[in-house]
Amino acid sequence: MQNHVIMLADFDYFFAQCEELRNPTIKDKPVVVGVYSGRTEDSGAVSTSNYVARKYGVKSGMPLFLAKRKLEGTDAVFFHVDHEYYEQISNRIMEIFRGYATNLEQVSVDEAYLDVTEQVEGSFEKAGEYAQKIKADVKRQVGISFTIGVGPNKLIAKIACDSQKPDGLTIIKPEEAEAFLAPLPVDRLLGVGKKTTTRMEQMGIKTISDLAKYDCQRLIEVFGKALGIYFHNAANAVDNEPVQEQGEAESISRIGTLKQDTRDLAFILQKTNELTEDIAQEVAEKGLSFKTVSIYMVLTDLSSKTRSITLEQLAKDKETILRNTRSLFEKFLGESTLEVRRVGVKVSGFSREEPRQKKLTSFFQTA
Ligand code: DCP
Ligand code: CA
Ligand code: CA
Repeated sequence: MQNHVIMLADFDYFFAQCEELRNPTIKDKPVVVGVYSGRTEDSGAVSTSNYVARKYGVKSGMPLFLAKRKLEGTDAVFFHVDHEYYEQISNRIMEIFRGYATNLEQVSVDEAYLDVTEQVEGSFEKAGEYAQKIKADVKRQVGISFTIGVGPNKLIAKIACDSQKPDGLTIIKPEEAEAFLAPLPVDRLLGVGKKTTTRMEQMGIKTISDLAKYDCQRLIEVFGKALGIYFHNAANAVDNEPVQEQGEAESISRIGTLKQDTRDLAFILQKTNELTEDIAQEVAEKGLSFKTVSIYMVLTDLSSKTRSITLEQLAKDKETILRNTRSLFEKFLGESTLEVRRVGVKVSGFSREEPRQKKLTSFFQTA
């Protein structure tokens, strides 16, 4: 039987690298991308930062004021997140990936699995050159660098990818997989969070090797059948999950900038009605029904907000979007005193005949 050759590509310091791409002069400075909550000038959290800023101790999730303090005295540059732009860059790279793989599975805005078994004829030697070629091509066409992990399955590719960043390339051959995993702490496995780590520690399991040797029946007793078997297999480098397309987008949305900042409902709705026209058309073309309607706004202080409403039943018509958008904005304007600068409308929770598996990310997910 032929080996599978699976790659995971993860874009380096992605949001910050996108900002560097459109502002080439900042490349050597600390770059921080933040989600600004809008309460005070510096309230909010770091979304990500480039590696220069990381040297000063800046981390994703850190309060912005703390990042500012760590970067005091440097020529650091701060940006507000711009999901729309990052998603455009991401889509361009994903399109390039598609040309290099039999199957592509995008897992987030900055990560995708590529099944390249056929392209490299099952050879891990060829996979190395092939990965370099993909990296060079994306760098040339889009200007973004990323890290690749290569392995005989998704599990190994992911952990290989995490082991050396940025601009990394780590290749783990099938016969190396178990030894590669063995010394790593169990929380490197997908699905092993804080709680599970603590529980496993109590059972005397610290490394993946400990977990691999642990009695599978006992794992099932503690974690239940599905998880117990998953942990046992994962620790033994066994993962048979295919690389597969996630189906179509999980949401359809449009965003636009208002001609002027305003709190006038009619003025806002004029814009969102235009956006809704587009959305309704796409929904109809794709034959979808949706369960959720959301609005998105960027306020004068550049903070962004979203509000959603879950419908009692699936809908597919424009009127439902218009009606719910209106009531969400009415409610929002009653709660906030700031003027609105940009607005967006989104429908999600799609269904056709069967419910589809949901993807983990959405560009509206702002903190
Ligand atoms: N992100 C975020 N908040 C977090 C973590 C991540 O908003 N707490 C966003 C910004 C990142 C993007 O998701 O650019 C991808 O996340 P990664 O964890 O892959 O981190 P980066 O791409 O920023 O850095 P790395 O080079 O470590 O992959
Ligand atoms: Ca990532
Ligand atoms: Ca990344």
